Amino acid sequence: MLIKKSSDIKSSEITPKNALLNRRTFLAGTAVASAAVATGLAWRELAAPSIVAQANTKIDGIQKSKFSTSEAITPFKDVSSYNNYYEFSTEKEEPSKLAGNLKTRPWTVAIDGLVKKKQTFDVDAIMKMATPEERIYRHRCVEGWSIVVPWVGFSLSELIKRADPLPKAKYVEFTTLEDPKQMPGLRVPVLKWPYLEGLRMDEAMNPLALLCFGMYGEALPNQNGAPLRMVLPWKYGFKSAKAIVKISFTEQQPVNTWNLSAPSEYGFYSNVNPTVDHPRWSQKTERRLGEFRKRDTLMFNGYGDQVASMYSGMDLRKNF
Ligand SMILES: Nc1nc2c(c(=O)[nH]1)N[C@H]1C(S)=C(S)[C@@H](COP(=O)(O)O)O[C@H]1N2
Ligand SMILES: [Mo]
Repeated sequence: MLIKKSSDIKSSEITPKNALLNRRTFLAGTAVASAAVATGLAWRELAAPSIVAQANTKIDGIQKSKFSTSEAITPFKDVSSYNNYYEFSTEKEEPSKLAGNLKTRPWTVAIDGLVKKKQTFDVDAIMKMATPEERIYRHRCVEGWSIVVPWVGFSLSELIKRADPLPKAKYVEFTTLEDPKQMPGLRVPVLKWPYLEGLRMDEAMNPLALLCFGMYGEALPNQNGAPLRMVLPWKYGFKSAKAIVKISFTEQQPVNTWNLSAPSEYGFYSNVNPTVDHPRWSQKTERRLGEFRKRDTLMFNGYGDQVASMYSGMDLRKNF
């Protein structure tokens, strides 16, 4: 396994290469609306409270990524208004209306479990750990819809090498925010809270595994997982946990919320696989948000060249 020890990381890799976020106006609060006008945001962006909160959070210094697809990008309005985010609501149109006031600063991420040193990172420090990349990924929900999104972030491996896991760490567990004061959906016991997810270490270290803090060139809208989420394009969407507050390294396979809730329907791996049906529906096809026609779903969501070798020899029917 290729994990750098902190002593191997040059200080030039740790110092911010560029100022990532221009959030002075954002912090000024009252200046938000006028700043939005000054920077020429469209009326629609002023109209939705959740999007006003994102005014002036353009991310600077974004590089293009070699992992991007050239497929047509799904419109921002679809990606930001049709969301699975059960901490807010089980209705897909609701998170965009209910998540606007989620407080995403200050925000820290605890590094816990089998690491050389337990520590806490501020999200703004995490965002400076590497150059932000625009990764245009296909993303497929287990329910049969898909999107193509220009996410902004960098490989999770950048954070893992700074977290310095011990050799016996075999898995990574993600814990997400559980704050009933801010998240009305937590009152509904539809899932066991907090929402948990996990990856095997090689999956977490795969360059495609994206630690994500933006989309469409700006900070993530709250309903899409601000301030920090995962994006795992070869897996069903539920693996991509939103609002991460803790990253733990474990020896045993972590529990993931959807597997806990319905083990016969949702596995740990959850790789996109058109040949293994969900017990209640087929996974052979999908519909892109904003389109009507059905498309064929691809094995590993079309990312097989980069990820298939991690599962060679595994029965993907059993390890669904
Ligand atoms: N914390 C949290 N993360 C979550 C979810 C959730 O309910 N809570 N839903 C998941 C599911 S099922 C999907 S399809 C994606 C949706 O991400 P998007 O709204 O950015 O498209 O988020 C995933 N991450
Ligand atoms: Mo999903």
